Amino acid sequence: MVDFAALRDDFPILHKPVHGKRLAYLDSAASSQKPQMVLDALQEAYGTHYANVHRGLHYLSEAATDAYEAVRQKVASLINAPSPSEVIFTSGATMSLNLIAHSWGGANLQEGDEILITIAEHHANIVPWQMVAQQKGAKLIAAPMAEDGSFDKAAFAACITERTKVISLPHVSNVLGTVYPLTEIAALARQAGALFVVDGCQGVVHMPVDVQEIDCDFYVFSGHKLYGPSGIGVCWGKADILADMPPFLGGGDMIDDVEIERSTYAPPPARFEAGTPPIAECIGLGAAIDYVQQIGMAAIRDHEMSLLRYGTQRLSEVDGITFIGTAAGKSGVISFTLDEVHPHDISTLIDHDGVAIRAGHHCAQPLMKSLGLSSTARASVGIYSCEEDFDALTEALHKVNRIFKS
Ligand code: 7TS
Repeated sequence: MVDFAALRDDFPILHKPVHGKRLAYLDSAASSQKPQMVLDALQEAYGTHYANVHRGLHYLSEAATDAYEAVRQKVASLINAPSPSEVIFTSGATMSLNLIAHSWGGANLQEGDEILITIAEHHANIVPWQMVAQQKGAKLIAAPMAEDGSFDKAAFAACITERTKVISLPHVSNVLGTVYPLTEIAALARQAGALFVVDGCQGVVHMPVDVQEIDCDFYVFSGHKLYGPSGIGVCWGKADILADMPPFLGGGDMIDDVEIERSTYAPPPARFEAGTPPIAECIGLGAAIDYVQQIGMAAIRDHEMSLLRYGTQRLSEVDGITFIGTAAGKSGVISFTLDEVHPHDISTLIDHDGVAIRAGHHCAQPLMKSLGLSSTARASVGIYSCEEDFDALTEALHKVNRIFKS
C-alpha cells in the first residue's frame, strides 16, 4: 500500500507557504512539481557526470552518454515500447507533434487528404497539422463530441473517409478530463489505413500506458508534466514508420555523412535528435520515471480517481458552480465556471488563500468556442494532491461567492 499522504514530503516546493498560507497546488495539468529525487538527479548530472553526449571520447562524455541513453530504456519500459531505439527525445510534446506533422505529414500527405482530430484538442495538436495541411492542400477536420464531453464514436466514425490519412487525438483531454477509448479508435484508424497519433501529455501522468496494447503509431508526452524537468519530452513511434521518415531538423548528431551538396542521415532515433540535446533534463526525466514506477502507475490512477470523486463532491457544495466535462471515468482535471464570476477573478482571488488553479482557455480555443465559453477555471491533480487541497479550494470558492454576491 502506498502512503500517498506521505508523498507530499518528497516535494520541497509544496512546503513553501504562499501568501502565508499552506499551498494547495491544483495546477499539475499545466506543469507538475518535482520530487527531491529529480532535483538530486539534476544536481548529480551537472555535478558529477556532465559533458556533451555522443561525441567525446573521454570519461565524462561517456558517463553522460550512458546516463542519457539509459533513459531511453526507462521510457520504453514506462509505455511498454518494443524497443528503446523507438524513443526519440524532444523538447516536449509540442515539438514531438511538430516533428510528426512536418516529417511524416510533409512526406506522406497529398492534396485533398484529410487529417482527423477532435474539437477538444490542445493547440499543440491543431496548429502543426494546420501548417502542414496548408502546405500540402490537405484538410484538417475536427470531430464533434457528446454534450458531456465524452467521445462520440458514431460522430467520430462518420468523419472518417477514404481520404483520412491521419487520426490524431489526446489520450486525456486537458480541459474536460475525458479519457479516450484508444484501442477502439486504433481499430477505426487501422480500418481506414490512417496513421494513429496519440497526444499522451495528460495520459501517461495519470495511468498505465501500453503502446503495444493501444496499437497506436505514435505516443508523445512532455517530461515536465510527469514530475520531470521542462525542456525534455518524448516522441515514441513504431520502428518501421520512423525508419521511413525524413529528418525534421538538421545539424550535428543526426547525420551519417555530410558533403557540401548533400548529406546522408543516421538511423532513428539519432536522425530526429539534431544538436546538443537537453542532457541533464533527460537524466532528470529518468529519475522522474523511476519515481512514478516505484509508486506504480495503477496505484497512482486509483489514488487520483478517488481524489477526483472527493473533489467533485466537495465542489458541488459551492453555489453557482457548473462542471465543464462530466464524461464517465474522466481523469486528472475538474473544469468549472461559477455563475457570472470571471475565471481569472476566481483564480486571482483564491491565490490569496494559497490555492493555485488555472483559469483561461487552456490552449483549447476551438473547444471553448464550441462550448460557448471564453474560459473556465480548472483544478488538476497530481500524485501529491490530497483531500485537504480540495477542502481549501471549496472554502476559497465560498469566499469568492461571498465577495461577489454581497
Ligand atoms: N497536449 C496536451 C493534451 C496538453 O495538455 C499540453 C499542455 C500539450 C499538448 C503541450 O505540452 P507542452 O509541454 O509541449 O507545452 N497543456 C497545458 C495545460 O493544460 N495548461 O498548460 C499547459
